[in-house]
Amino acid sequence: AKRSDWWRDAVIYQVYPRSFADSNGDGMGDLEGIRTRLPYLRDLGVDAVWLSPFYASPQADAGYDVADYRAVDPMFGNLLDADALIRDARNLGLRTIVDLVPNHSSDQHEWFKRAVAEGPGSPLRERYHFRPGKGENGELPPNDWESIFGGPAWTRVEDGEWYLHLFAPEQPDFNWDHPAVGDEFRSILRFWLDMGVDGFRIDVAHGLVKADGLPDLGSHDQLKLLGNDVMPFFDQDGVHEIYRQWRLILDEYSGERIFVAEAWTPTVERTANYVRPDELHQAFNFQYLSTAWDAEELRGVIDRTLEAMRPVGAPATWVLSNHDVTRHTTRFANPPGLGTQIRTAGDRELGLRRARAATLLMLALPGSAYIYQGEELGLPDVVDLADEVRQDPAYFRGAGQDGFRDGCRVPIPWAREGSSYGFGTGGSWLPQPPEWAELSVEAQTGDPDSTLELYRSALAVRRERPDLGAGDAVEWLRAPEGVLAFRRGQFVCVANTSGESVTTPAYGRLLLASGEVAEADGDAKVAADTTVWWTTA
Ligand code: TEU
Repeated sequence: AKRSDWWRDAVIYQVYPRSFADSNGDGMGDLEGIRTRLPYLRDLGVDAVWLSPFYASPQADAGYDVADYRAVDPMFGNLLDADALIRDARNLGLRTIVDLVPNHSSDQHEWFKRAVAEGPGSPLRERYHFRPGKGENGELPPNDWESIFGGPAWTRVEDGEWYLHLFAPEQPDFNWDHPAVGDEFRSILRFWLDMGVDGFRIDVAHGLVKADGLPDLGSHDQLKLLGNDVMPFFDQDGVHEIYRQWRLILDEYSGERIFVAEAWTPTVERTANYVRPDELHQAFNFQYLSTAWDAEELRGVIDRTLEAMRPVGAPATWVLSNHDVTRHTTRFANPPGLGTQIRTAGDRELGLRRARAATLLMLALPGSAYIYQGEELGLPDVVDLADEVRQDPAYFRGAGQDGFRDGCRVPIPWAREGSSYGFGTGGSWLPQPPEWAELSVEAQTGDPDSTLELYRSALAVRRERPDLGAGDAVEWLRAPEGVLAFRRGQFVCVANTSGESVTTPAYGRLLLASGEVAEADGDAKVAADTTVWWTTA
């Protein structure tokens, strides 16, 4: 991972700071907790760590509401802790990517507080989207946009003006047409680059620029993140100009530092626009994340992704889980078609089998892969959290189908024993189910059948064989229905997504399998929902 284009095939591990490790016993994870667990991540075999926001924040949206972009929230530590974390990571050979939230600030950000205080007509209001309302007394919102978390995307302040927030009311959207906003974010980028970070994950990268005049949605479909036409608040062409400017700043710094876009666009082709050579380096592949465990559909999205990325020269990326969606162990435990948010635990054993198989498939594809903390333990979503402990604003604002994000944010079990299974000494902000004792890092370490050891082995193979993540193509092999088979140089991957065992050729020396595989007379019987890796070398 010393190469300058390290990011082209990097495996990047997402740490959700409040739920990773708690060093001070307050039930909330923190930077010092993460620092002390870095050796675990090095041993797991990932290349980089992406940290979800740890900045000063009232936590109305778990830190995605930033009040001060240059400060660490006291709940997570301070700037010295951030410095120590970045430095220790580097010494262990791990890169650090931080989250940047440029679409909106917290309503407790100094700019917003002053804008509200100064009243209508204040130039400070132009850094956000303030508007008079409609109707006789301005009692109706300025347009018909809806918040992603439910309800109108506008909130009225005391003097009668309304402000725009695509997410919670505590997250007012910046007006990126105002030069001060761009200046401020270019300065924030430099602040963290000077701190030594290796890159940024850009939150809502598709949202910064809104269509001129903030036109009504009108006949556009209801707000959906994928598979829709272009919304007046998402994926506007103007957003690319911002990233071209950011890229110039990044390239002033030594070493190869990167941007990864969180851009929910309707198609992989539109996602590819964000990773043109003079813009960002990577973009999450949400089409892949949203695909069911089905050979035909997977093959379709893999082909479309590789085709879309080839002309722009950016690596494909693959992701199965993050802090916004139901963990894939639980998604795959349920019938397809339920989307990324699911309400039932489903058939857990089936879900885990498929999750393990999906991991080996993902790690065999060319490009970069993202792992969300806890998936290496096979953690399921916690689907029965009580309302009293939930904190996700989407849940409380009635985002319906999309409002179930606490279940994938439950703190990591590190040990079999203890009040929070080794997460910390003072409990955990969301309760962990008792079955998590046996899913803990301690319980799985050294058990060759465990999901943790499967991840360790797979990542070790990937490190030994750099050709695994390299290139931009897969060579499909003939395979029975429900099965994906492809060759990449001296490497063959077979993923059986069907509910039955299948017979395929034994393609070489068996490297790794997510489930049972029996070889005889040059053939291999691959169990249902199982992925196998072979090498012909
Ligand atoms: O998410 C952006 C987004 O559009 C969705 O992932 C959305 O949050 C989810 O589907 C709603 O249920 C980013 C962050 O990843 C998310 O955690 C934040 O809440 C959001 O931006 C606002 O900052």
